[in-house]
Amino acid sequence: VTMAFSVQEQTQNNTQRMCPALSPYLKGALELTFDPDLTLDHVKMRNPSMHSGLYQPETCKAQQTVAIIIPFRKRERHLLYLLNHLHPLLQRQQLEYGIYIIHQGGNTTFNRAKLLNVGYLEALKQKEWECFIFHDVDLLPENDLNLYLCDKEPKQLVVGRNTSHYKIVTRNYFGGGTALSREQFAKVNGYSNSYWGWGAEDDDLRRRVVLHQMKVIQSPPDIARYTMIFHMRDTGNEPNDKRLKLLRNVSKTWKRDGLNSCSYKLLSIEQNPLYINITVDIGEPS
Ligand code: UDH
Repeated sequence: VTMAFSVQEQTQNNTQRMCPALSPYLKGALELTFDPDLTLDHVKMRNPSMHSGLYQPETCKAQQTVAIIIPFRKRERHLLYLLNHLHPLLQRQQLEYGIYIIHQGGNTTFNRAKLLNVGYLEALKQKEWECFIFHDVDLLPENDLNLYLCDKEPKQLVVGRNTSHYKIVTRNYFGGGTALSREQFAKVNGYSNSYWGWGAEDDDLRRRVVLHQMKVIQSPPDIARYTMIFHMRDTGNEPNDKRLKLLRNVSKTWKRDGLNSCSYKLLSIEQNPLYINITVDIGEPS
Protein backbone atom coordinates (compact mmCIF):
# COMPACT_ATOMS: atom_id res chain seq x y z
CA VAL A 1 0.00 0.00 0.00
CA THR A 2 2.73 2.45 0.99
CA MET A 3 4.41 1.95 -2.38
CA ALA A 4 1.52 3.82 -4.06
CA PHE A 5 2.64 7.14 -2.52
CA SER A 6 5.59 9.20 -3.64
CA VAL A 7 8.42 9.81 -1.20
CA GLN A 8 7.30 13.41 -0.82
CA GLU A 9 3.75 12.43 0.04
CA GLN A 10 5.03 9.88 2.49
CA THR A 11 7.17 12.42 4.30
CA GLN A 12 4.39 14.98 4.38
CA ASN A 13 2.03 12.44 5.86
CA ASN A 14 4.58 11.14 8.29
CA THR A 15 2.70 12.36 11.32
CA GLN A 16 -0.83 11.43 10.24
CA ARG A 17 -0.72 8.16 8.36
CA MET A 18 -0.77 5.09 10.59
CA CYS A 19 1.35 2.10 9.64
CA PRO A 20 -0.86 -0.85 8.62
CA ALA A 21 -1.90 -3.32 11.34
CA LEU A 22 0.23 -5.93 9.60
CA SER A 23 3.45 -4.64 8.07
CA PRO A 24 4.02 -5.56 4.40
CA TYR A 25 7.69 -6.29 5.16
CA LEU A 26 7.19 -9.39 7.30
CA LYS A 27 8.81 -12.63 6.17
CA GLY A 28 7.39 -15.25 8.54
CA ALA A 29 9.79 -18.00 9.64
CA LEU A 30 13.40 -16.80 9.78
CA GLU A 31 16.76 -18.44 9.50
CA LEU A 32 18.99 -17.68 12.47
CA THR A 33 22.71 -17.19 12.13
CA PHE A 34 25.40 -17.25 14.79
CA ASP A 35 28.50 -15.97 13.05
CA PRO A 36 31.42 -16.33 15.48
CA ASP A 37 33.14 -13.36 13.79
CA LEU A 38 30.20 -10.98 14.29
CA THR A 39 31.11 -7.67 15.96
CA LEU A 40 29.11 -4.71 17.21
CA ASP A 41 30.48 -2.66 14.30
CA HIS A 42 28.93 -5.11 11.82
CA VAL A 43 25.57 -4.77 13.54
CA LYS A 44 25.88 -0.97 13.51
CA MET A 45 26.71 -0.99 9.80
CA ARG A 46 23.69 -3.19 9.08
CA ASN A 47 21.38 -0.82 10.97
CA PRO A 48 22.31 2.66 9.74
CA SER A 49 18.99 4.16 10.81
CA MET A 50 19.60 3.40 14.48
CA HIS A 51 20.47 6.36 16.67
CA SER A 52 20.79 6.34 20.46
CA GLY A 53 18.98 3.01 20.68
CA LEU A 54 15.80 4.52 19.23
CA TYR A 55 13.95 3.93 15.97
CA GLN A 56 10.81 5.09 14.24
CA PRO A 57 9.46 4.19 10.81
CA GLU A 58 10.19 6.82 8.17
CA THR A 59 7.01 6.54 6.17
CA CYS A 60 4.20 6.10 8.68
CA LYS A 61 3.23 6.45 12.31
CA ALA A 62 3.81 3.24 14.26
CA GLN A 63 0.85 1.38 15.76
CA GLN A 64 2.53 1.61 19.18
CA THR A 65 5.65 2.96 20.86
CA VAL A 66 7.47 0.03 22.42
CA ALA A 67 10.27 -0.08 24.99
CA ILE A 68 12.21 -3.35 24.97
CA ILE A 69 13.71 -3.91 28.43
CA ILE A 70 16.55 -6.43 28.71
CA PRO A 71 18.03 -7.54 32.07
CA PHE A 72 21.76 -7.92 31.70
CA ARG A 73 25.07 -8.88 33.24
CA LYS A 74 28.08 -10.45 31.53
CA ARG A 75 26.29 -11.81 28.46
CA GLU A 76 28.04 -9.72 25.78
CA ARG A 77 27.97 -12.43 23.11
CA HIS A 78 24.25 -13.10 23.59
CA LEU A 79 23.54 -9.39 23.40
CA LEU A 80 25.39 -9.12 20.10
CA TYR A 81 23.37 -11.94 18.52
CA LEU A 82 20.14 -10.54 19.91
CA LEU A 83 20.78 -7.02 18.58
CA ASN A 84 21.79 -8.39 15.20
CA HIS A 85 18.54 -10.31 14.96
CA LEU A 86 16.06 -8.05 16.74
CA HIS A 87 16.76 -4.68 15.11
CA PRO A 88 15.91 -5.75 11.54
CA LEU A 89 12.89 -7.68 12.84
CA LEU A 90 11.46 -4.75 14.80
CA GLN A 91 12.06 -2.44 11.86
CA ARG A 92 10.23 -4.83 9.54
CA GLN A 93 7.37 -4.76 12.04
CA GLN A 94 7.33 -0.95 11.59
CA LEU A 95 7.46 -0.24 15.30
CA GLU A 96 8.62 2.87 17.04
CA TYR A 97 10.91 1.37 19.64
CA GLY A 98 13.83 1.75 22.00
CA ILE A 99 16.12 -0.98 23.34
CA TYR A 100 17.09 -0.58 26.98
CA ILE A 101 19.81 -2.79 28.44
CA ILE A 102 19.54 -2.76 32.22
CA HIS A 103 22.92 -3.76 33.46
CA GLN A 104 23.31 -4.88 37.06
CA GLY A 105 26.57 -3.35 38.28
CA GLY A 106 28.74 -5.18 40.81
CA ASN A 107 28.76 -8.85 41.72
CA THR A 108 25.85 -9.16 44.13
CA THR A 109 23.15 -11.76 43.50
CA PHE A 110 21.32 -11.19 40.21
CA ASN A 111 17.77 -9.85 40.38
CA ARG A 112 16.05 -10.02 37.01
CA ALA A 113 12.68 -8.66 38.15
CA LYS A 114 14.12 -5.64 39.93
CA LEU A 115 16.18 -4.78 36.84
CA LEU A 116 13.00 -4.93 34.76
CA ASN A 117 11.29 -2.52 37.17
CA VAL A 118 14.27 -0.17 36.85
CA GLY A 119 14.00 -0.45 33.07
CA TYR A 120 10.34 0.55 33.13
CA LEU A 121 10.94 3.51 35.44
CA GLU A 122 14.00 4.78 33.58
CA ALA A 123 12.53 4.33 30.09
CA LEU A 124 9.49 6.38 31.14
CA LYS A 125 11.80 9.24 32.13
CA GLN A 126 12.85 9.38 28.49
CA LYS A 127 9.49 8.95 26.78
CA GLU A 128 5.93 8.01 27.55
CA TRP A 129 6.21 4.53 26.00
CA GLU A 130 2.87 2.79 25.44
CA CYS A 131 4.07 -0.79 25.50
CA PHE A 132 6.80 -2.60 27.43
CA ILE A 133 8.45 -5.83 26.39
CA PHE A 134 10.48 -7.58 29.07
CA HIS A 135 12.95 -9.70 27.14
CA ASP A 136 15.75 -12.08 28.08
CA VAL A 137 19.04 -11.57 26.28
CA ASP A 138 19.38 -15.18 25.14
CA LEU A 139 16.06 -15.66 23.33
CA LEU A 140 15.80 -15.11 19.58
CA PRO A 141 12.37 -15.02 17.93
CA GLU A 142 12.18 -17.44 15.01
CA ASN A 143 9.25 -15.78 13.25
CA ASP A 144 8.64 -12.08 12.62
CA LEU A 145 4.84 -12.57 12.58
CA ASN A 146 5.21 -12.73 16.37
CA LEU A 147 4.41 -9.07 16.87
CA TYR A 148 6.29 -7.10 19.52
CA LEU A 149 3.14 -5.18 20.44
CA CYS A 150 0.89 -4.95 23.47
CA ASP A 151 -2.64 -6.21 23.52
CA LYS A 152 -5.81 -5.70 25.57
CA GLU A 153 -4.42 -8.24 28.06
CA PRO A 154 -0.82 -8.98 29.06
CA LYS A 155 0.76 -11.13 26.37
CA GLN A 156 3.26 -13.97 26.44
CA LEU A 157 5.55 -13.84 23.40
CA VAL A 158 7.68 -16.90 24.15
CA VAL A 159 5.61 -20.07 23.87
CA GLY A 160 7.87 -22.75 22.40
CA ARG A 161 11.63 -23.03 22.74
CA ASN A 162 14.10 -25.13 20.77
CA THR A 163 15.65 -26.32 24.05
CA SER A 164 12.40 -28.05 25.01
CA HIS A 165 11.54 -29.14 21.45
CA TYR A 166 8.91 -26.39 21.30
CA LYS A 167 6.74 -28.21 23.80
CA ILE A 168 5.25 -26.07 26.48
CA VAL A 169 7.04 -27.43 29.51
CA THR A 170 5.54 -25.19 32.13
CA ARG A 171 1.90 -24.33 31.70
CA ASN A 172 1.38 -20.74 32.69
CA TYR A 173 4.92 -19.78 31.69
CA PHE A 174 5.19 -15.98 31.84
CA GLY A 175 8.92 -15.41 31.42
CA GLY A 176 11.45 -14.93 28.64
CA GLY A 177 9.50 -12.39 26.61
CA THR A 178 6.38 -10.71 27.92
CA ALA A 179 4.41 -7.68 26.68
CA LEU A 180 2.46 -5.39 29.03
CA SER A 181 1.11 -1.94 28.31
CA ARG A 182 2.28 0.93 30.51
CA GLU A 183 -1.08 0.82 32.30
CA GLN A 184 -1.23 -2.95 32.73
CA PHE A 185 2.23 -2.98 34.33
CA ALA A 186 1.45 0.01 36.58
CA LYS A 187 -1.81 -1.58 37.71
CA VAL A 188 -0.01 -4.62 39.19
CA ASN A 189 2.76 -2.44 40.72
CA GLY A 190 5.28 -4.04 38.33
CA TYR A 191 7.43 -6.97 39.39
CA SER A 192 8.36 -7.85 42.95
CA ASN A 193 11.84 -6.60 43.93
CA SER A 194 12.36 -9.48 46.34
CA TYR A 195 13.43 -12.34 44.07
CA TRP A 196 17.23 -12.54 44.33
CA GLY A 197 18.74 -15.34 42.24
CA TRP A 198 17.00 -17.60 39.77
CA GLY A 199 13.31 -18.46 39.63
CA ALA A 200 9.63 -17.64 40.16
CA GLU A 201 9.76 -13.84 39.67
CA ASP A 202 7.87 -14.40 36.42
CA ASP A 203 5.24 -16.56 38.16
CA ASP A 204 4.85 -13.78 40.71
CA LEU A 205 4.05 -11.31 37.92
CA ARG A 206 1.49 -13.72 36.48
CA ARG A 207 -0.22 -13.94 39.88
CA ARG A 208 -0.31 -10.15 40.07
CA VAL A 209 -1.96 -10.04 36.65
CA VAL A 210 -4.57 -12.62 37.63
CA LEU A 211 -5.22 -10.89 40.97
CA HIS A 212 -6.17 -7.81 38.95
CA GLN A 213 -8.75 -9.64 36.88
CA MET A 214 -6.59 -9.58 33.79
CA LYS A 215 -5.76 -12.69 31.85
CA VAL A 216 -2.60 -13.69 30.07
CA ILE A 217 -2.88 -14.23 26.35
CA GLN A 218 -0.28 -15.83 24.10
CA SER A 219 1.09 -15.20 20.67
CA PRO A 220 -0.07 -18.09 18.44
CA PRO A 221 2.13 -21.11 19.33
CA ASP A 222 3.07 -21.84 15.71
CA ILE A 223 4.78 -18.44 15.43
CA ALA A 224 5.77 -17.85 19.09
CA ARG A 225 8.86 -20.01 18.67
CA TYR A 226 12.26 -19.08 20.06
CA THR A 227 15.84 -20.25 19.87
CA MET A 228 17.57 -20.03 23.21
CA ILE A 229 21.30 -19.52 22.97
CA PHE A 230 22.92 -22.28 24.98
CA HIS A 231 24.48 -21.25 28.28
CA MET A 232 25.36 -22.64 31.67
CA ARG A 233 23.95 -21.27 34.89
CA ASP A 234 25.61 -17.94 35.68
CA THR A 235 27.48 -17.41 38.91
CA GLY A 236 25.51 -15.00 41.04
CA ASN A 237 22.18 -16.33 39.77
CA GLU A 238 21.80 -19.57 41.70
CA PRO A 239 18.27 -20.87 42.32
CA ASN A 240 16.57 -18.80 45.00
CA ASP A 241 15.44 -21.09 47.82
CA LYS A 242 13.01 -18.47 49.15
CA ARG A 243 11.10 -18.37 45.89
CA LEU A 244 8.18 -20.63 46.72
CA LYS A 245 7.56 -18.90 50.02
CA LEU A 246 7.55 -15.51 48.30
CA LEU A 247 5.19 -16.82 45.67
CA ARG A 248 2.66 -17.94 48.26
CA ASN A 249 2.34 -14.39 49.58
CA VAL A 250 1.80 -12.37 46.43
CA SER A 251 -1.73 -11.35 47.32
CA LYS A 252 -0.42 -9.81 50.56
CA THR A 253 2.76 -8.23 49.22
CA TRP A 254 2.11 -6.90 45.71
CA LYS A 255 0.87 -3.55 46.92
CA ARG A 256 4.00 -2.60 48.81
CA ASP A 257 6.63 -4.56 46.87
CA GLY A 258 7.03 -3.39 43.31
CA LEU A 259 7.41 -0.22 41.26
CA ASN A 260 6.47 1.90 44.27
CA SER A 261 9.30 0.47 46.41
CA CYS A 262 12.00 -0.03 43.77
CA SER A 263 15.06 1.79 45.10
CA TYR A 264 18.36 1.79 43.21
CA LYS A 265 21.38 3.88 42.45
CA LEU A 266 21.85 4.94 38.87
CA LEU A 267 25.52 4.46 37.95
CA SER A 268 25.48 5.49 34.27
CA ILE A 269 23.33 5.96 31.19
CA GLU A 270 25.02 5.58 27.80
CA GLN A 271 23.21 6.12 24.53
CA ASN A 272 24.87 3.75 22.09
CA PRO A 273 23.60 3.73 18.49
CA LEU A 274 22.04 0.27 18.99
CA TYR A 275 20.81 0.48 22.58
CA ILE A 276 20.58 2.55 25.72
CA ASN A 277 22.78 1.10 28.40
CA ILE A 278 21.68 1.77 31.95
CA THR A 279 23.99 0.53 34.69
CA VAL A 280 22.48 0.35 38.16
CA ASP A 281 23.35 -0.64 41.67
CA ILE A 282 20.23 -2.44 42.85
CA GLY A 283 21.67 -3.42 46.22
CA GLU A 284 21.66 -6.91 47.64
CA PRO A 285 19.28 -9.28 49.42
CA SER A 286 18.38 -7.99 52.87
N1 UDH B 1 20.93 -12.62 33.04
C1 UDH B 1 22.14 -12.00 32.74
N2 UDH B 1 23.24 -12.32 33.45
C2 UDH B 1 23.23 -13.24 34.45
C3 UDH B 1 22.01 -13.87 34.75
C4 UDH B 1 20.88 -13.56 34.03
O1 UDH B 1 22.21 -11.18 31.84
O2 UDH B 1 24.28 -13.46 35.06
C5 UDH B 1 19.69 -12.20 32.34
C6 UDH B 1 19.67 -12.55 30.86
O3 UDH B 1 18.91 -11.63 30.16
C7 UDH B 1 18.99 -13.91 30.91
C8 UDH B 1 17.91 -13.65 31.96
O4 UDH B 1 18.55 -12.81 32.90
O5 UDH B 1 18.47 -14.27 29.66
C9 UDH B 1 17.37 -14.90 32.62
O6 UDH B 1 18.41 -15.66 33.24
P1 UDH B 1 18.79 -17.14 32.80
O7 UDH B 1 19.07 -17.16 31.32
O8 UDH B 1 19.88 -17.62 33.66
O9 UDH B 1 17.49 -17.95 33.13
P2 UDH B 1 17.04 -19.24 32.39
O10 UDH B 1 15.84 -19.72 33.13
O11 UDH B 1 18.26 -20.29 32.58
O12 UDH B 1 16.91 -18.99 30.93
C10 UDH B 1 18.55 -20.80 33.84
C11 UDH B 1 19.89 -21.55 33.84
C12 UDH B 1 19.83 -22.77 33.01
C13 UDH B 1 21.09 -23.59 33.05
C14 UDH B 1 20.95 -24.75 32.12
C15 UDH B 1 22.21 -25.48 31.88
N3 UDH B 1 21.98 -26.38 30.78
